[in-house]
Amino acid sequence: MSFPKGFLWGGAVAANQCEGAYLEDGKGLSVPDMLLGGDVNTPRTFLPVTDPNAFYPSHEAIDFYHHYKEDIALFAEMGWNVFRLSINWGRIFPNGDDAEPNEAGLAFYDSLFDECKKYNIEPLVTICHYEIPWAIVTKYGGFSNRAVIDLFLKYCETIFKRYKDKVKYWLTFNEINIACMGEGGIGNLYGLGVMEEEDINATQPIKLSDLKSNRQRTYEALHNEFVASAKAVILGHEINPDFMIGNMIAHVTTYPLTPDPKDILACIDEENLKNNLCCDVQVRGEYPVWACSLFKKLGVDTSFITDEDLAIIKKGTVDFHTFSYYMSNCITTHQGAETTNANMTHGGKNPYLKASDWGWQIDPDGLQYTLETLADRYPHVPLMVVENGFGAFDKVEEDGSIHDDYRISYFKSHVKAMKKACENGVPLIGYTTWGPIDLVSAGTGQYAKRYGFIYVDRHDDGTGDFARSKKDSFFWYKKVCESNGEIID
Ligand code: BGP
Repeated sequence: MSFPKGFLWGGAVAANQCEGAYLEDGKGLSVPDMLLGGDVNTPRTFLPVTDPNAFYPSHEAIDFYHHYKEDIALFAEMGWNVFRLSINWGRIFPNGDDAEPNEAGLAFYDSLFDECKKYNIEPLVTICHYEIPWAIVTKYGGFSNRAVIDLFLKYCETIFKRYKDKVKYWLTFNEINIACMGEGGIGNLYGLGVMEEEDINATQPIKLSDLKSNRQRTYEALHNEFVASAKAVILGHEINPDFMIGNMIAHVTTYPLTPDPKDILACIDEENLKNNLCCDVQVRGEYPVWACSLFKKLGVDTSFITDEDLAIIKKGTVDFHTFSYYMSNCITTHQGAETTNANMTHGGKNPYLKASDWGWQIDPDGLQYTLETLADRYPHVPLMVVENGFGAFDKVEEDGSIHDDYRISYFKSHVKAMKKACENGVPLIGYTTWGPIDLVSAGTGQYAKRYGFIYVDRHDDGTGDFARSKKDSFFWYKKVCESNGEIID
C-alpha cells in the first residue's frame, strides 16, 4: 500500500510568520514582534522596544490577516484537505493574563476556520508556535514560572471550547525540543519565553546567538511545558473526546560521521538529547531511563520534578506524534571535522549530501529512515510530517513566472521517501509542507529565504505589494494532492 486513503495533504504556516497586523484588533505583542531580520551570515537580533526606524518583519509579514480568504482559495485549488496554522496567543490574551479573552481575536479565527470548512479543508492548529505573549516573558519569566502553566491552560480552554466543532486536530507546542538544540538564548526565547533580565532591558540589538541562558532554568521551563502540554491533552479530551491532540518536535536526524564506536555512542547521546527526550515524555508519558544521567551530565538538578507532575505527564500522552524534517546532520568525536551552517542546529557536514544556500543538508533517505525508526520507537501512535520544505532564492521572470525546479526536485524526493515508508508499514497519516506560501523565515527573519508554492511580492527592504502568484511547484503539488501521492514525477 502507498499513501492510505484519506491521507492528509496540505501545508503549514505560523501566525507570526504570515499574519502581520501585529497590533490590530486588540492583539498584544508576542516574542517574534521583538525580532529584527538577518540573513545566512548575519544572525537575527532582538530589540525589545519597537524602534520606529527598525524593520521588524513579523509586524506585517505577508499580511495573511487581510489576505486569508484569497490564500485559502489558492490552497483549495491545490487540492488540500488539511491546513496547519497557529493561533497567535497574543490575539486571544493580549497580555497573557487578561481576565477575559479578546473577542476580535477569537472572531478572526472563527472566520478563518469557516473559510477552511468551505473547501473541506481540515484545520490543524498549533496552539503555541513561538508566539508567547511578550508580557508573559517580562512579567512572569516565561515557562520557568509555574503560574504560566495555568495561563496556558486558560488559553487552551478558551480556544478548545470556542472551536470545538470547527477544529479536530491540535498540536500543543511547536518544536518543543528547540530548547535542547544547543546552548544560547534562542531556544529559550522562542520555545520557552525565558530571557535573562539584562537582555530583556537591552537598548541595542542583541544577536540571538548571544542571548544569555541558564541551563537549570531552561530545563525547569521545559518540564513546565511538558506538564502544560499533558494538562492540555487531558482538558481537550474532556471538552471534545474526538479531538486528536499531538506533540511537535524539530527532528534533526543525526548520523555518526565515522564508524568509530565512539562516534556511534556520541550519536546516541545527541539523538537522545535533541530528538528523543521530548518525544519520549510526550508520547510514552514518562522520562526515559537515561534522563537521570543526561541531566547529571548537563548539571541540572531535577528536584523540580514532582510525583504529581509525573502522574499528569503519564495521563496526558498525545494522540499522534508530529515533527518537522528538513535535513540531517553528522556528529563525530574527531577533531577538525567540517561543519555546516544550518542556523540553530550547527551540524557536521555529510560528504554524501548537498546543502541548500542556508547550509541545510538535503537528505530524503533520512526522512524514510526517520519515519521507520519512529514507527518502531512509538508503535502505538500515528505519525505526521508537519513541516518539510526547501528555502531558496527565487527568480521572477519578465512574464511573472517562477521556475522553481529545485524546489520541485526537493519535494519529489521527500514525497517518494514517505511513500516508501508507508509501503513498509509506517502509520503516516499526513504531510504539511512548510511555508506553502512565501513567508518570514523564523531563523533569519528573511523574506528572501522562500519556501512557497505561492510567491508573495514582499522583500527584505520592506518593499512589495503583497501580490500572490503561482510558481511552477504550485502545479506540481496540486497533482500530488489530487492523486493522493500517486503522481509524483
Ligand atoms: C521550523 C519552524 C518554522 C519554520 C521552519 C523553517 O524550525 O517551526 O517556524 O520557520 O523551521 O525555518 P526557517 O524559517 O529558519 O527557514
